[in-house]
Amino acid sequence: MIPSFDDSRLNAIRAKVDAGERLNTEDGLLLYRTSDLLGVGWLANQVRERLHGNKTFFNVNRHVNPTDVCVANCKLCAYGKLTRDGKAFTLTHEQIYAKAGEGYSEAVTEFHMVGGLHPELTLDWYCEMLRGLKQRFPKVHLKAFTMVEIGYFAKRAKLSTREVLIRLKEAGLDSQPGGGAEIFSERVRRIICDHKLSGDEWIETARVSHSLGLHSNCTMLYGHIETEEDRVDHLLKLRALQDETKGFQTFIPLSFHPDNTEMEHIGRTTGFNDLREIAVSRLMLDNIPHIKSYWVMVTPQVAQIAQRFGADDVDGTLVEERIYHDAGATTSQNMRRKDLERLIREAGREPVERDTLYRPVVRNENENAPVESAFTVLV
Ligand code: V47
Repeated sequence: MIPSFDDSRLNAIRAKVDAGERLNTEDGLLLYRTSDLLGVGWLANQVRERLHGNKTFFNVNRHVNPTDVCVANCKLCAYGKLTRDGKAFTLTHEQIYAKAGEGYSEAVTEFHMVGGLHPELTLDWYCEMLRGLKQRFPKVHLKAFTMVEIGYFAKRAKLSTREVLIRLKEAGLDSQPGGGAEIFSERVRRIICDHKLSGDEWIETARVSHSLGLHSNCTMLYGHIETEEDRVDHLLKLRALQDETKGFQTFIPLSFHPDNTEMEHIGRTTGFNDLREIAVSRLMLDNIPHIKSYWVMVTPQVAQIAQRFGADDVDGTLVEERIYHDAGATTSQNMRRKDLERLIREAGREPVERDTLYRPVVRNENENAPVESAFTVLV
């Protein structure tokens, strides 16, 4: 069925999408500027169904944050704290293992681990943490450290990012999450995250990571002071790197949460724009396999509708989430596996549990059997 678009300019984009032709900057700007959201969503859904049919992916994961101490002091962030504020935390290795195991059962397939830029923790400390986790949870995939953390470890250890990544990989690092990319525009970065890696350095670190055989995700922070041009430019830079490395698995558009940040005066993003971001990224990022609508961030309701606007993933069970809750998220911090499945099914999609590398997870009854842990209650 070919729709009659409210905005007839979308016909030219439909012709390109049908022909599998790459979209350019002007196309991206039109997709951002038209008010025909249903038209943009319809186009993105064509691409999404071509790639994944009716499947929507989710995983059974647990977030573990070793510390929230961070010297970057980004205006956009409510999570990072300075030690001197007296509100920060840093877990010991034993506390990290205990937290990772809190509620641990065979059900968990991934630990998602990010912290801050801690001025005292050493690269050896992080390597030991990874080794300790692998020893205790050998089957769990360790997806850890943003490109920004890697850059900081390298600076502190006076090593190249390659050497840092090699050591972390040897210690048990399996892949990397997509955070810290924010928006690549240097003009905007100077305002929202002055002391972070530059956009070019983020890209270069991802290039090195992929060259070592690590997969990673990628993100874009939207809904603050960036322009539509900045967003298109960011997507095109990710697409160019993906042409080169093929190392990105999933793109996650991150909606800015202003509470408790220095940019509190900026309102929250709206459902309309959250859905548009999903759809535009699906259309522009023709070489990145998956688009995730992160339920804890946009709400389960929007993540569900997003499955008809280009997304094919909702993220996972999480268990505990801090970054968005420190910045005012009102969603729950965790979701049971059966509730994720229901959310997906009610969007008319087929839920597929995946591991971090998108291999289907097949469960036997034993794995779902209750053991004495809080986590099993969740899954
Ligand atoms: O790196 C920080 C961003 C990221 C705020 O790879 C903020 O599977 C909005 O990257 N408002 C962490 N965003 C989250 C992240 C992520 C989440 C889920 C899955 C994956 C994945 C990655 O959140 C940070 C930063 O870019 N962030 N503060 C804020 N106030």
